[in-house]
Formats: sequence, C-alpha cells, structure tokens
Amino acid sequence: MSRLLAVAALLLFPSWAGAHAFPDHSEPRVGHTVEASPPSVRIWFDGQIEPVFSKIRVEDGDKRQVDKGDSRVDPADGTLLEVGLSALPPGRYRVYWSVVARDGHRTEGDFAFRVK
Ligand SMILES: [Cu+2]
Repeated sequence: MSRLLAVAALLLFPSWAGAHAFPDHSEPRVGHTVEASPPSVRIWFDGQIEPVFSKIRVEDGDKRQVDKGDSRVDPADGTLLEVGLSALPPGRYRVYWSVVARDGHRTEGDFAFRVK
C-alpha cells in the first residue's frame, strides 16, 4: 500500500524523485516466516538516511511494542537501520519504519513477518 502511494506521489510530483530513501531489502524479509525469533529487524535503504529522524517500531498482533526501542543507523553503513527485539513467541508481527533521507524528505511504510 505504502509503496503504491509512493509510486503515485512520484507520478504526480516528479521533482520528488531525487534522493528519497526507500527500503531495498530487510531481515526478516517482507512477508516471510522465520523459524526462530530474530535478534533484530534490519532494513537496508537505497540511500543514506539521517540517524536522528529515522526509526523502526515492531508490534505484535495485539499492537504491543516488541522492539527494544533502540533504533539506530549502523555507524559503518549509513543505509542500514536496525532495532533490537525481545524474544518473540510464534505469531505475526508488523514492522513500521520511518526515515528521513539526506535531502530532508521523509518516507515511511510497514510490512509484516511471522515467527514460526
Ligand atoms: Cu526526496
């Protein structure tokens, strides 16, 4: 959904197409089921992001926060945003991300993953 909106925004406002940051890939992968509770959620973006304004929040099926609230941009890789997770029981989880690219534009979105 968010991706479709972003595409629509680019069609309507081509000047936005500069250096917005969008996710390239993530761990866990979007929509995938993992065998065991992952230690963290990591999202790689297609450009550098601003550490102060970029964060990830992870919620369980009851909307309870299950991340450790320690979102950070990897000091060695300015395109990687990650957050630690507490031990997750089997279930469905949703990742909400919000980042600001170097051009000052904010992008945000969400995706689900499942723990087996
Ligand atoms: Cu931009």
